[in-house]
Amino acid sequence: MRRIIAAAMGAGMAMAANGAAARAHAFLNHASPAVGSTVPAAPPVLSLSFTQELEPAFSSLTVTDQSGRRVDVGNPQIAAGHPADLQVRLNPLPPGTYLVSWHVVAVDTHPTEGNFTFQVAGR
Ligand SMILES: [Cu+2]
Repeated sequence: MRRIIAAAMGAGMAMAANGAAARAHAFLNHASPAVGSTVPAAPPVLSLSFTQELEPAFSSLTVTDQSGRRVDVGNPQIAAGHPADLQVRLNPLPPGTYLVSWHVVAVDTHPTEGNFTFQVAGR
């Protein structure tokens, strides 16, 4: 029994030592268009910046309109020279509200996901 407790404490200490890595999960740092923002015109590219470098093969995002239709062109890419940034090109967006959904895997192998909306203003 004592040995089991010691092993559990060892695991706990290993996890505590891993705290720095756990904090380095890839959370969304900022986005363009910004989270919850209203932009006068849609940009040609949506860009997400995360708090940690991403595994490109397991990181993706979609942008959909209010009817749930995809408005990104697909195949999101890690930005050249910015391994924590994920970008996707957008089709021309009419005024409306758009949902960005992302799920990524950081280089520490931890998956995270989230979503937010932005608005393209009417003219
Ligand atoms: Cu992590």
